[in-house]
Amino acid sequence: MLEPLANVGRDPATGGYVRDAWSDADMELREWFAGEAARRGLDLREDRNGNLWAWWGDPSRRPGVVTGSHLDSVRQGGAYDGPLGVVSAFAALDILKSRGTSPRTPVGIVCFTDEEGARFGVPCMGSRLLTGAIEPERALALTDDDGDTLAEVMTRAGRKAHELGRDPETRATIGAFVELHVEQGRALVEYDRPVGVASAIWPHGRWRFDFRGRADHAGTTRLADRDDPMLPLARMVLAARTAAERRGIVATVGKVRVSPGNANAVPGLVTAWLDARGPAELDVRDLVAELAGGADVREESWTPVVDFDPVLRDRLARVAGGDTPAPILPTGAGHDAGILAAAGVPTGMLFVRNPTGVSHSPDEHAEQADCEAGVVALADVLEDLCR
Ligand code: HGY
Ligand code: MN
Ligand code: MN
Repeated sequence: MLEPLANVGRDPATGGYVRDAWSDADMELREWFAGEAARRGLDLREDRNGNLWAWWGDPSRRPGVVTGSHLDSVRQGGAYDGPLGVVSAFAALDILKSRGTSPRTPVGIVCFTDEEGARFGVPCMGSRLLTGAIEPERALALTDDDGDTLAEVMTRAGRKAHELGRDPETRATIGAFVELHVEQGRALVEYDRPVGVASAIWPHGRWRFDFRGRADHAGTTRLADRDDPMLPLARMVLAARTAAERRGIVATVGKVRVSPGNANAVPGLVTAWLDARGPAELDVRDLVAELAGGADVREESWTPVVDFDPVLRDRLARVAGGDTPAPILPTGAGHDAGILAAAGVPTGMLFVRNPTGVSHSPDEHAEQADCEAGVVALADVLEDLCR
């Protein structure tokens, strides 16, 4: 089932995936989702925020058990982060049907839009809009690297951008949500188990740093006369690593924009994005404050710590684990499941073993047998929750 997606948004030079929200690749992925839903006779809906829902049963009668994930990717991402959860949702539903399960509870499959925030900078956009975790006005005004706003991009994609916003009707259809996701780490390798259950998501955020200097000639401007913004950037990157090590958290600068970007000129402006995460919110905030001194810094997104419902967590571990409960793991990766949990939806996550732990990279991988174990675990969990 992953095969038909293998070439959608794939960069042949690297094998990486570029599946920005509302891009051609995203539209192709939406078509794929609709086809999978139609093939199974599921009721397909797109909500006002662009999230896709495929229902087995009618959730307006009673809230359903929902599973799913996202199909968009980071730039040059891997094949599993997101798609594994959506494909596994359809495959698990097939298993339920093959078992002759006719759930009294509706079962929904969701594909959240723009989980990575690769284009507009705010992750989990679809679930944040659905739950009211971001104001539609702010979302609509976000711009991509070309300066196009989310409003313009969604309008061009044929959506009614002015309808974006909290969606209590759709929220009411979700009785419980379980997201299956490739593990972004190696804990399951250590446990030697194919499937794990999430306990928590670290608090994490993204901050935009603007360093302004004075553009000048690279050859004729004396060093003493320069106001080169590349230097405070370099200091910030090194300070971020030192401060993160000292605090036992993680900090990353993975995106830098230098303007105007001439090889033979001192830049006028350097913009960089800091991603910081850690078990304790205060450590993350203190690190950013330490780095912010004097620079023009804007918080672009913040996700508080998520502790998944412990009763549901333990139930998932028991059902997904088979003979012995599945390992329970925290994660430093954000997910739509975290946004729903924060909005009060009973939520849990299943992780599928990733032999190298590598993610957000073309090298991301999961073994076929582990993916299948994940699908069976998800089917068992859905069947249990539908009782
Ligand atoms: O950035 C994250 O943690 C997630 O992959 N969106
Ligand atoms: Mn991701
Ligand atoms: Mn993901």
